[in-house]
Amino acid sequence: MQRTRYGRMGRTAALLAGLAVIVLPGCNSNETHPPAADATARQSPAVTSRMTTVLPEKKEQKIVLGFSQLGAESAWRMANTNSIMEAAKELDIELHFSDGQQKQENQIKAIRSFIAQKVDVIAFSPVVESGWEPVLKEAKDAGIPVIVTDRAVDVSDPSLYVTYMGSDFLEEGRKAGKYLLDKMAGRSGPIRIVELQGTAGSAPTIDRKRGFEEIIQQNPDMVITKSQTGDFTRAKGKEIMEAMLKSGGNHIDVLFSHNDDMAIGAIQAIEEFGLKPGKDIIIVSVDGGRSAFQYMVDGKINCIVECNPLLGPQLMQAVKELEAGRILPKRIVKSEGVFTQEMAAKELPNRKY
Ligand code: GYE
Repeated sequence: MQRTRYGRMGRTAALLAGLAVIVLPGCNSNETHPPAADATARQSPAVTSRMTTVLPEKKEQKIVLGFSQLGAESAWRMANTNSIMEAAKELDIELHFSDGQQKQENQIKAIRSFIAQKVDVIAFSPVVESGWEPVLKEAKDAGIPVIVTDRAVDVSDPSLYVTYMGSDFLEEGRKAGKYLLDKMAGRSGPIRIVELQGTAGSAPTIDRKRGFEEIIQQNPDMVITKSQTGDFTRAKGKEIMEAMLKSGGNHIDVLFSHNDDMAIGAIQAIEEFGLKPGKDIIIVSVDGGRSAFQYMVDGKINCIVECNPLLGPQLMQAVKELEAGRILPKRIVKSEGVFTQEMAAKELPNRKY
């Protein structure tokens, strides 16, 4: 295995390089620990007296991970946070957790404080794609490796982070588009689609929109008549859908929502408006949490493209590997499915979030 310049083993080796260590006969020259007390006692006096430097017993210290979560805006996010907290506990990693409340400035502050605390590894889920270069450079200069999770960053220097683990949002958008192409095949006349976008400038919003548009172009009857950001929350999803319905509710055939929470908010608005979600308006969503699955079982959502929030175990594994001096792949992708109403009831008991 190759070593990065990060990792506790790397740092220990660098420290030891500056010390005069006499290696006992029979010891592996890569060994950085002193022999255990009872082993030392068993050495012959001649050998023991040749030891001029005895290193202190190395205490097993916990790896410290600073994690900047972007917020608590959705069911997906809550499941993601729980997964991270549980996995840290399981792998005995000391987690310093900070909630950015959907504000980039809060996340930057949190990362700076992790640097000041000299944590071993920093991980974060960036609320938006751009604007991270200065703080990531500070982390790099401090020699602290950074893992990007869930949402991607847009930086010109990819060495500013060690790996990015998360879903392929472009593919998710394409999957939503493909479902719709299929569902609407053979239907004549314009198919009017409204879109509820996630947080403006965030990776899932940019890529889900792009992937979806790329596919629906194949059917010239499909048009996105309105597209607005609902910030991934249920409340905003409802509010925006209400406004969209008021200005032409009977001319909406499809809702493409960038996440479940906004779809659920929109369903409330559609019902209050007197229309039937899933029938009068076809609904395609992304995420696949339990409550959205229930809506699909009830016939109110037509299709959910899965986006898996359970990143905790993979993240903690990566932290451990990094600290052991291993090089991680630059991109780690989760594999995910597409679920339709026909599969909903069967899949519902399997949903873990
Ligand atoms: O789809 C949405 C959440 O970044 C993939 O963020 C995540 C998205 C998820 O608020 O529900």
